[in-house]
Amino acid sequence: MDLVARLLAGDRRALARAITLTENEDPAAARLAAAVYPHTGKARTIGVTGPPGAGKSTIVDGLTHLYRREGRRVAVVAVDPTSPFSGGAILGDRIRMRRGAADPGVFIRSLATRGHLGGLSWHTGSVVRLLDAAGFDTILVETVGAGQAEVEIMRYAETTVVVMVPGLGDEVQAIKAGILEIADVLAVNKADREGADRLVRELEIMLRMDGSVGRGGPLARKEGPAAGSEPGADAAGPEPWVPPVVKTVATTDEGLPELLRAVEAHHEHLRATGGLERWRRRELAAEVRGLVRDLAGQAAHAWATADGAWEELLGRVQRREIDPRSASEGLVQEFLRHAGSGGPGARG
Ligand SMILES: Nc1nc2c(ncn2[C@@H]2O[C@H](COP(=O)(O)OP(=O)(O)OP(=O)(O)O)[C@@H](O)[C@H]2O)c(=O)[nH]1
Ligand SMILES: [Mg+2]
Repeated sequence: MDLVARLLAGDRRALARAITLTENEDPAAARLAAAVYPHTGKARTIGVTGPPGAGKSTIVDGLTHLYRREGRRVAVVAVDPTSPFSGGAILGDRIRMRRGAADPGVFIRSLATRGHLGGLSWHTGSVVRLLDAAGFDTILVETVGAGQAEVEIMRYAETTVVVMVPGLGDEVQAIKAGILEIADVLAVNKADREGADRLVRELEIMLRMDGSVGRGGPLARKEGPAAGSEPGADAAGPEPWVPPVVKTVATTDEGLPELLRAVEAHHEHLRATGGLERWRRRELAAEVRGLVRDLAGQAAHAWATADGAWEELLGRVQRREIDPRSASEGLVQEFLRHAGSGGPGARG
């Protein structure tokens, strides 16, 4: 049986192999992604992000355990966008699980960072699809929160849980990093520590005051503008989702059932308001747009370098004979004319 067939049958070794091929950008990965794509779109994706050491892995471990009790098949992906050179070993530590390591219904994998941000985000999306195709119905993506990187990675999560902890001055940091804007659910972890109640109150006030959160933020991301023209749609649009704040002590599982319920409530809200389909559509549009941009750019570059035009153009830019923008526009136009004259998609 080939790799795809084994993966679709739920073979863990085939799945692990497929993920490695994807991570290494092996030429086979694109074919693999194409072959499994029709079998995807069934899994729930839940992102867990937050500052280093906030307890993300402990929460993921606890949620995994709870989802397993409901009979769900759970995959955990840990992505570390902050350290470009950290490989499996360090990431392995980051997602050390207390439970579930020997459970065939649980699959845990860390993703090494290779290449740029877009690459990492592409890897994450591709790996999520492989897990989905392999029959994991619940996929938890853990990534350490530091800025734009996890926002990109969290694109693949239908529900994003942002983990905060009291006493780190995270309140201010979080706003800066825009991390609250991606939150669908907030967990105030390490609630056994001083200051948890205060942090909960602060977050709740911020969530209700800041129009960008729960409206322009997650709502715009996941639901978009009210679809008034759709048959049966409420003219006022769906009720905005206000991210709930849940107190947790992940080390003792305290608050984790409530956290799970909040995650499920968000999913139900997305489903009931049609937000899920709109969000998926928008994410796919962004993905396809990005790929078209990359592929077209690569093709144009390859074409221009082949006959020396690239070097010549750069020389003119460097001598200030032409500005970068005009040079790029000219190159793209020439490339399009060239493609149009002989390409398979040529139009009269
Ligand atoms: N007191 C207390 N400690 C906790 C709690 N949750 C996690 N910890 C501890 O905090 C430390 C970090 O927990 P992790 O789950 O590894 O945190 P993380 O956010 O995944 O860390 P990174 O992936 O390295 O960013 C561990 O020693 C945990 O045992 C909690 O609710 N209370
Ligand atoms: Mg971790």
